[in-house]
Amino acid sequence: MEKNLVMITGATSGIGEACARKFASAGYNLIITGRNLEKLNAVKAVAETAGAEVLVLQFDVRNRQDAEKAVASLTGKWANIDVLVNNAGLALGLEKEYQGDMDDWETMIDTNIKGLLTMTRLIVPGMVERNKGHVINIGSVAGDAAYAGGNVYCATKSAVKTITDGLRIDVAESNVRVTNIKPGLVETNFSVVRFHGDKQHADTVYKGIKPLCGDDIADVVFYAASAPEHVQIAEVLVLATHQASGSVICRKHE
Ligand code: NDP
Ligand code: 8X3
Repeated sequence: MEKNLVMITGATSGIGEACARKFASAGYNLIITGRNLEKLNAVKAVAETAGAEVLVLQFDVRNRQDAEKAVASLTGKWANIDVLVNNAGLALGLEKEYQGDMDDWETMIDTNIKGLLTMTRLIVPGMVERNKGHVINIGSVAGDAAYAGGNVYCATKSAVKTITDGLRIDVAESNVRVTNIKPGLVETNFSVVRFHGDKQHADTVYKGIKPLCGDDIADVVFYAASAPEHVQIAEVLVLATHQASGSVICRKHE
Protein backbone atom coordinates (compact mmCIF):
# COMPACT_ATOMS: atom_id res chain seq x y z
CA MET A 1 0.00 0.00 0.00
CA GLU A 2 1.22 3.51 -0.87
CA LYS A 3 2.41 5.42 2.17
CA ASN A 4 0.89 8.76 3.16
CA LEU A 5 2.98 11.81 2.29
CA VAL A 6 3.58 14.81 4.54
CA MET A 7 5.28 18.07 3.58
CA ILE A 8 6.84 19.95 6.50
CA THR A 9 8.18 23.49 6.08
CA GLY A 10 11.03 24.64 8.32
CA ALA A 11 12.03 21.06 9.05
CA THR A 12 15.63 21.90 10.00
CA SER A 13 14.99 22.66 13.66
CA GLY A 14 12.65 22.51 16.64
CA ILE A 15 9.00 21.66 16.01
CA GLY A 16 9.48 21.00 12.29
CA GLU A 17 12.39 18.64 12.87
CA ALA A 18 10.40 16.84 15.60
CA CYS A 19 7.44 16.49 13.20
CA ALA A 20 9.76 14.95 10.61
CA ARG A 21 10.90 12.30 13.09
CA LYS A 22 7.33 11.67 14.32
CA PHE A 23 5.76 11.24 10.86
CA ALA A 24 8.70 9.11 9.64
CA SER A 25 8.42 6.71 12.56
CA ALA A 26 4.65 6.52 12.01
CA GLY A 27 5.09 5.25 8.44
CA TYR A 28 4.77 8.42 6.34
CA ASN A 29 7.01 9.48 3.48
CA LEU A 30 8.32 13.02 3.83
CA ILE A 31 8.99 16.16 1.84
CA ILE A 32 11.06 18.36 4.11
CA THR A 33 11.71 21.98 3.20
CA GLY A 34 13.99 24.63 4.59
CA ARG A 35 16.87 26.95 3.88
CA ASN A 36 19.81 25.00 5.29
CA LEU A 37 20.68 22.07 3.00
CA GLU A 38 23.15 20.50 5.42
CA LYS A 39 20.58 20.41 8.22
CA LEU A 40 17.87 19.16 5.85
CA ASN A 41 20.12 16.28 4.82
CA ALA A 42 20.79 15.43 8.47
CA VAL A 43 17.03 15.32 9.17
CA LYS A 44 16.58 13.24 6.01
CA ALA A 45 19.14 10.68 7.22
CA VAL A 46 17.35 10.30 10.57
CA ALA A 47 13.94 9.94 8.91
CA GLU A 48 15.29 7.37 6.46
CA THR A 49 16.63 5.33 9.36
CA ALA A 50 13.04 5.24 10.61
CA GLY A 51 11.95 3.78 7.26
CA ALA A 52 10.69 6.86 5.40
CA GLU A 53 11.46 7.90 1.85
CA VAL A 54 12.45 11.54 2.03
CA LEU A 55 12.64 14.32 -0.54
CA VAL A 56 14.51 17.49 0.35
CA LEU A 57 13.45 20.86 -1.10
CA GLN A 58 15.69 23.80 -0.32
CA PHE A 59 14.02 27.19 -0.49
CA ASP A 60 13.09 30.20 1.60
CA VAL A 61 9.30 30.40 2.07
CA ARG A 62 9.56 34.18 1.55
CA ASN A 63 10.72 33.64 -2.02
CA ARG A 64 7.56 32.98 -3.99
CA GLN A 65 9.33 32.12 -7.26
CA ASP A 66 11.57 29.55 -5.54
CA ALA A 67 8.60 28.05 -3.70
CA GLU A 68 6.66 27.80 -6.97
CA LYS A 69 9.63 26.18 -8.72
CA ALA A 70 10.11 23.67 -5.90
CA VAL A 71 6.45 22.64 -5.87
CA ALA A 72 6.32 22.48 -9.68
CA SER A 73 9.25 20.03 -9.58
CA LEU A 74 7.16 17.46 -7.68
CA THR A 75 6.16 14.54 -9.87
CA GLY A 76 4.86 11.00 -9.45
CA LYS A 77 4.34 9.91 -5.88
CA TRP A 78 5.80 13.17 -4.58
CA ALA A 79 3.04 15.23 -6.17
CA ASN A 80 0.17 14.00 -4.01
CA ILE A 81 0.71 15.58 -0.61
CA ASP A 82 -1.65 14.27 2.08
CA VAL A 83 -0.59 16.55 4.92
CA LEU A 84 0.98 20.01 4.75
CA VAL A 85 2.53 21.22 8.01
CA ASN A 86 3.03 24.97 7.67
CA ASN A 87 5.64 25.32 10.39
CA ALA A 88 8.38 27.65 9.10
CA GLY A 89 8.25 30.81 11.15
CA LEU A 90 9.99 33.02 13.64
CA ALA A 91 9.83 35.86 16.10
CA LEU A 92 12.37 38.68 15.99
CA GLY A 93 12.77 41.08 18.90
CA LEU A 94 10.68 41.89 21.95
CA GLU A 95 10.79 45.69 21.74
CA LYS A 96 7.90 47.99 22.42
CA GLU A 97 5.88 48.53 19.25
CA TYR A 98 6.91 52.18 18.96
CA GLN A 99 10.59 51.18 19.20
CA GLY A 100 10.58 48.00 17.07
CA ASP A 101 12.89 47.23 14.18
CA MET A 102 10.95 47.61 10.94
CA ASP A 103 13.17 45.10 9.11
CA ASP A 104 12.33 42.52 11.78
CA TRP A 105 8.63 43.26 11.30
CA GLU A 106 8.93 42.72 7.58
CA THR A 107 10.76 39.42 8.03
CA MET A 108 8.11 38.11 10.44
CA ILE A 109 5.23 39.20 8.22
CA ASP A 110 6.88 37.81 5.07
CA THR A 111 7.65 34.45 6.72
CA ASN A 112 4.80 33.78 9.14
CA ILE A 113 1.97 35.17 7.02
CA LYS A 114 3.00 35.46 3.39
CA GLY A 115 5.20 32.32 3.38
CA LEU A 116 2.41 30.27 4.93
CA LEU A 117 -0.06 31.67 2.41
CA THR A 118 2.26 30.89 -0.50
CA MET A 119 2.59 27.24 0.55
CA THR A 120 -1.16 26.99 1.11
CA ARG A 121 -1.92 28.47 -2.31
CA LEU A 122 0.52 26.07 -4.00
CA ILE A 123 -0.44 22.84 -2.25
CA VAL A 124 -4.16 23.05 -1.43
CA PRO A 125 -5.53 23.05 -5.04
CA GLY A 126 -4.18 19.50 -5.46
CA MET A 127 -5.80 18.45 -2.20
CA VAL A 128 -9.16 19.87 -3.25
CA GLU A 129 -8.86 18.21 -6.66
CA ARG A 130 -8.12 14.83 -5.04
CA ASN A 131 -10.76 15.53 -2.37
CA LYS A 132 -8.22 14.50 0.25
CA GLY A 133 -5.75 16.36 2.41
CA HIS A 134 -4.96 18.13 5.63
CA VAL A 135 -3.36 21.50 6.28
CA ILE A 136 -1.87 21.90 9.75
CA ASN A 137 -0.71 25.42 10.53
CA ILE A 138 1.56 26.15 13.47
CA GLY A 139 -0.01 29.19 15.07
CA SER A 140 0.68 30.20 18.65
CA VAL A 141 -0.80 31.23 21.97
CA ALA A 142 0.71 34.56 20.85
CA GLY A 143 -2.14 34.80 18.32
CA ASP A 144 -4.80 34.68 21.05
CA ALA A 145 -3.82 37.95 22.73
CA ALA A 146 -0.91 40.37 22.59
CA TYR A 147 1.74 40.23 25.33
CA ALA A 148 4.34 42.87 26.24
CA GLY A 149 6.75 43.33 23.34
CA GLY A 150 4.96 40.66 21.28
CA ASN A 151 3.09 43.19 19.11
CA VAL A 152 3.96 42.29 15.50
CA TYR A 153 4.81 38.61 16.20
CA CYS A 154 1.45 38.24 17.98
CA ALA A 155 -0.25 39.90 15.02
CA THR A 156 1.31 37.40 12.60
CA LYS A 157 0.05 34.47 14.66
CA SER A 158 -3.35 36.11 14.98
CA ALA A 159 -3.30 36.29 11.18
CA VAL A 160 -2.45 32.57 11.07
CA LYS A 161 -5.60 31.89 13.10
CA THR A 162 -7.79 33.93 10.73
CA ILE A 163 -6.15 32.49 7.62
CA THR A 164 -6.64 28.96 9.01
CA ASP A 165 -10.29 29.63 9.82
CA GLY A 166 -10.83 31.17 6.38
CA LEU A 167 -9.32 28.16 4.61
CA ARG A 168 -11.45 25.78 6.69
CA ILE A 169 -14.56 27.60 5.47
CA ASP A 170 -13.37 27.65 1.87
CA VAL A 171 -12.69 23.89 1.72
CA ALA A 172 -15.66 22.80 3.83
CA GLU A 173 -17.37 21.20 0.84
CA SER A 174 -14.37 18.91 0.33
CA ASN A 175 -12.78 16.26 2.55
CA VAL A 176 -9.80 18.53 3.18
CA ARG A 177 -9.24 19.25 6.89
CA VAL A 178 -7.65 22.36 8.36
CA THR A 179 -6.04 22.66 11.78
CA ASN A 180 -4.39 25.41 13.81
CA ILE A 181 -2.00 24.16 16.50
CA LYS A 182 -1.20 26.94 18.99
CA PRO A 183 1.79 26.12 21.21
CA GLY A 184 2.91 28.14 24.20
CA LEU A 185 6.53 28.08 25.40
CA VAL A 186 8.47 25.43 23.47
CA GLU A 187 12.22 25.24 24.02
CA THR A 188 13.69 25.16 20.52
CA ASN A 189 15.92 27.58 18.64
CA PHE A 190 12.98 30.01 18.66
CA SER A 191 14.21 32.34 21.42
CA VAL A 192 17.82 32.28 20.20
CA VAL A 193 16.48 33.53 16.85
CA ARG A 194 14.18 36.05 18.57
CA PHE A 195 17.14 37.56 20.42
CA HIS A 196 19.39 37.54 17.36
CA GLY A 197 21.69 34.76 18.58
CA ASP A 198 21.91 35.79 22.26
CA LYS A 199 21.67 32.33 23.89
CA GLN A 200 21.95 33.68 27.43
CA HIS A 201 18.97 35.96 26.89
CA ALA A 202 17.10 33.12 25.21
CA ASP A 203 17.62 30.85 28.23
CA THR A 204 15.84 33.36 30.51
CA VAL A 205 12.60 32.72 28.61
CA TYR A 206 12.47 29.16 30.02
CA LYS A 207 13.77 29.96 33.51
CA GLY A 208 11.73 28.61 36.42
CA ILE A 209 9.29 26.67 34.24
CA LYS A 210 9.49 23.32 32.48
CA PRO A 211 8.68 24.29 28.90
CA LEU A 212 7.28 22.10 26.17
CA CYS A 213 9.68 20.49 23.70
CA GLY A 214 9.36 20.03 19.95
CA ASP A 215 8.30 16.40 20.40
CA ASP A 216 5.32 17.49 22.56
CA ILE A 217 4.01 19.57 19.66
CA ALA A 218 4.84 16.92 17.04
CA ASP A 219 2.67 14.48 19.04
CA VAL A 220 -0.29 16.89 18.82
CA VAL A 221 0.29 17.58 15.12
CA PHE A 222 0.36 13.85 14.47
CA TYR A 223 -2.75 13.29 16.59
CA ALA A 224 -4.64 15.79 14.43
CA ALA A 225 -3.33 14.20 11.22
CA SER A 226 -4.22 10.67 12.28
CA ALA A 227 -7.74 11.34 13.59
CA PRO A 228 -10.51 9.48 11.71
CA GLU A 229 -11.42 11.12 8.40
CA HIS A 230 -14.71 12.51 9.71
CA VAL A 231 -12.92 14.22 12.63
CA GLN A 232 -11.45 17.68 12.04
CA ILE A 233 -9.33 18.98 14.91
CA ALA A 234 -9.93 22.65 14.18
CA GLU A 235 -7.71 24.22 16.80
CA VAL A 236 -5.53 23.12 19.72
CA LEU A 237 -3.91 25.34 22.37
CA VAL A 238 -0.98 23.48 23.95
CA LEU A 239 0.64 25.01 27.02
CA ALA A 240 3.23 23.98 29.58
CA THR A 241 1.50 23.10 32.84
CA HIS A 242 2.61 26.30 34.55
CA GLN A 243 1.77 28.61 31.66
CA ALA A 244 -1.81 29.89 31.59
CA SER A 245 -1.71 32.34 28.66
CA GLY A 246 0.79 34.26 26.54
CA SER A 247 1.57 36.53 29.49
CA VAL A 248 0.72 34.44 32.59
CA ILE A 249 3.66 32.16 33.34
CA CYS A 250 4.33 30.80 36.85
CA ARG A 251 8.09 30.52 37.15
CA LYS A 252 8.34 28.72 40.48
CA HIS A 253 8.66 25.28 38.91
CA GLU A 254 11.71 23.97 37.10
P1 NDP B 1 13.07 27.03 15.41
O1 NDP B 1 13.78 28.32 15.29
O2 NDP B 1 13.73 25.92 16.14
O3 NDP B 1 12.61 26.51 13.97
C1 NDP B 1 12.07 27.36 13.02
C2 NDP B 1 12.13 26.72 11.66
O4 NDP B 1 11.56 27.60 10.69
C3 NDP B 1 13.57 26.46 11.23
O5 NDP B 1 13.64 25.26 10.51
C4 NDP B 1 13.85 27.65 10.33
O6 NDP B 1 14.87 27.43 9.39
C5 NDP B 1 12.50 27.77 9.64
N1 NDP B 1 12.39 29.04 8.95
C6 NDP B 1 12.41 30.29 9.47
N2 NDP B 1 12.31 31.20 8.51
C7 NDP B 1 12.23 30.51 7.33
C8 NDP B 1 12.11 30.89 5.98
N3 NDP B 1 12.07 32.16 5.61
N4 NDP B 1 12.06 29.91 5.03
C9 NDP B 1 12.11 28.61 5.40
N5 NDP B 1 12.22 28.20 6.65
C10 NDP B 1 12.29 29.14 7.62
O7 NDP B 1 11.68 27.40 16.13
P2 NDP B 1 10.37 26.52 16.41
O8 NDP B 1 10.55 25.12 16.00
O9 NDP B 1 9.98 26.79 17.79
O10 NDP B 1 9.33 27.26 15.45
C11 NDP B 1 8.51 26.59 14.52
C12 NDP B 1 7.17 27.29 14.45
O11 NDP B 1 6.53 27.20 15.72
C13 NDP B 1 7.22 28.78 14.11
O12 NDP B 1 6.18 29.07 13.22
C14 NDP B 1 6.99 29.45 15.46
O13 NDP B 1 6.42 30.72 15.33
C15 NDP B 1 6.02 28.46 16.08
N6 NDP B 1 5.91 28.52 17.53
C16 NDP B 1 6.99 28.34 18.33
C17 NDP B 1 6.83 28.39 19.70
C18 NDP B 1 7.99 28.28 20.63
O14 NDP B 1 7.85 28.67 21.81
N7 NDP B 1 9.13 27.72 20.22
C19 NDP B 1 5.52 28.55 20.29
C20 NDP B 1 4.45 28.77 19.36
C21 NDP B 1 4.65 28.71 18.02
P3 NDP B 1 16.31 28.15 9.48
O15 NDP B 1 17.13 27.24 10.37
O16 NDP B 1 16.75 28.21 8.08
O17 NDP B 1 16.10 29.50 10.10
C1 8X3 C 1 5.82 31.37 20.59
C2 8X3 C 1 5.27 31.36 21.97
O1 8X3 C 1 4.67 32.86 23.92
O2 8X3 C 1 6.93 33.00 23.04
O3 8X3 C 1 4.82 31.64 19.66
O4 8X3 C 1 5.09 33.93 21.82
S1 8X3 C 1 5.51 32.87 22.72
